[in-house]
Amino acid sequence: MCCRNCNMGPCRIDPFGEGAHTGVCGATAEVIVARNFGRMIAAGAAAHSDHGRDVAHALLLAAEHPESGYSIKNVNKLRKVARILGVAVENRETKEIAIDVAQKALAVFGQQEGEIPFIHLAPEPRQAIWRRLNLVPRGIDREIVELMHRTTMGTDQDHRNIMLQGTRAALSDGWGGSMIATELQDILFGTPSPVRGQVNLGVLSQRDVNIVVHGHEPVLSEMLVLAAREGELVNLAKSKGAQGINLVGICCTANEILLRHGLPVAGNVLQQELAVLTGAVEAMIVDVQCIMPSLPELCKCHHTHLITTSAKGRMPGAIHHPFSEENALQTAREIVREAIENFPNRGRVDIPDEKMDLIAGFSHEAITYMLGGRFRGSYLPLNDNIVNGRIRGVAGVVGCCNPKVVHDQGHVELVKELIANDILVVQTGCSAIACAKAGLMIPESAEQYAGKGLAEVCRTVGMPPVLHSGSCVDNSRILIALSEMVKTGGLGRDISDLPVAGAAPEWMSEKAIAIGQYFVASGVFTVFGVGLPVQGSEVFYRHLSEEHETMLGGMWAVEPDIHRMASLMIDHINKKRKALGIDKGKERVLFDMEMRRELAI
Ligand code: SF4
Ligand code: MSK
Repeated sequence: MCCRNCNMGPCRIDPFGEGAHTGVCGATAEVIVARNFGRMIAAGAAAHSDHGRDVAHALLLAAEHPESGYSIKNVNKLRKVARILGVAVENRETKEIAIDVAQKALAVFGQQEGEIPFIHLAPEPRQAIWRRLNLVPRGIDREIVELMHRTTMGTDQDHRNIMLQGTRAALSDGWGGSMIATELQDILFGTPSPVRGQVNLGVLSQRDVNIVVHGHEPVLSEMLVLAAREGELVNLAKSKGAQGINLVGICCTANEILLRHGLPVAGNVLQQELAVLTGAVEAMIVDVQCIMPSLPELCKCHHTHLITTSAKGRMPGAIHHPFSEENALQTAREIVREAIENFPNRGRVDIPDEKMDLIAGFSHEAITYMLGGRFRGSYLPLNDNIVNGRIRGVAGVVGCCNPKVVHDQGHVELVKELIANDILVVQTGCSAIACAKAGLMIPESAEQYAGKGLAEVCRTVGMPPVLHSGSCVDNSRILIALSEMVKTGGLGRDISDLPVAGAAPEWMSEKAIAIGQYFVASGVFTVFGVGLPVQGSEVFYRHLSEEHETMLGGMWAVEPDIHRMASLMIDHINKKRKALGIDKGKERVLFDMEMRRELAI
């Protein structure tokens, strides 16, 4: 393991052999890995939270300057979020509420004292644990700054104390920055509901102008969607010899436009270079996060214009089109126009004939509706089916792809094994795209891959056994869904009582570490594949696993072998079922549509 937190180093220490056992300053293995781990959490939480801040800014613009192109699509959600943030809604105009919500959300980032508001959506016993351990975030930026401070040379030298702050910063992401991003995006662009789409490189078109959007923030991609549908630009594309405009996505931007518009997904993070290599991409438009620095060189091999848009993410060799939320739609039009003008420069094109259908858009609200029906939306049927054993439990399988393993293999094999064991899987990020490509997100996959009980539930409700819930910031949807399962009743008093588990089989980004820590701190058993850079310190690894379980009810595990990872998750879910006294399934009636209609309203 290595520390380069000061210039007396870098210090490499050898925890297992004859080499140095401490850094030059005396830092032990556990302190070095705790500081490194803490800094990964800080970076990941910062990325998600800065995304949330931009969305809050866009909401303010939508309310104050509709000419920016942004508008409020979901007034119900605006009112719901307003109540959480303590904004008055009665007898007020939508615009007034939206301004207050945006300003309150922006204030949460710089808040210095108190508790961030979305924390209060967690079950009461969970909040009590956080308060007892002094883990409730005071403000998002504050927790990230304090974590960076504590991990400088010569400050916090107790690995447990470092991780208390690491946990507080991670919670400020999951229940703060990421949740603000998700909830405010739903207000601005609509809450996702089940929608059909297609996935894999075969969604690129021979005959259309192909525009690939890649990165994370829908404040850009939503405007590109609007621009690409404008008649004037479509006609311009036709005048250049194309049939139309084909807007597709990569990575989490892909998930955002898929969930809200059903637009095609060209691939996940490891397919961004492959999309360019088809020779069919007129423009790849990027904003922030997960964008390979290799792209400018690669784009030189073809006619593809690589267009950066964020002041936070410039790339030498790319064309920079500054995107400001103030004139968002106008900038989007200019970018689409540039892509169209590039169509005649296309050379040889080679698009793989690979694509797959999927259904995506399972927001927490959509799951409530699917399970409970229009008038009595509820998680009760889900809880009921977990109690009666048709569904053994729920797993969140999320995160990146990593070239240390065969592309997508970790995600697909894990998810197949989980659903075969009657575990309903909820997904986000690149992991969701991996399983969609493998055909796991169509309802028919339940018959082919799911266990008998889960397949029966999927057949009744008409849903796939693997639910696509969105992008990386949308992991906050899973937190809300877990809280809802607790509040619905029958499965314990806290998230840590639920028969659920989480996994990131191919993680690579620092953001995944922040996500892992906030899930663990929320009470979820979470397994990561491809190793975790803390395993050189047995003391610290024991802290993340056994000691975290005692303190928080959730714990980390690391297991690169996918089948052993599945076994760990299934064993954990079985352990929780036993603790709840539901390990021997009892017969319960499955709610079909007719029975739902009979329910009193
Ligand atoms: Fe080495 Fe300590 Fe400096 Fe880290 S902080 S580089 S362990 S001297
Ligand atoms: S994009 S963070 S590679 S999931 Fe959210 Fe994919 Fe991981 Fe980026």
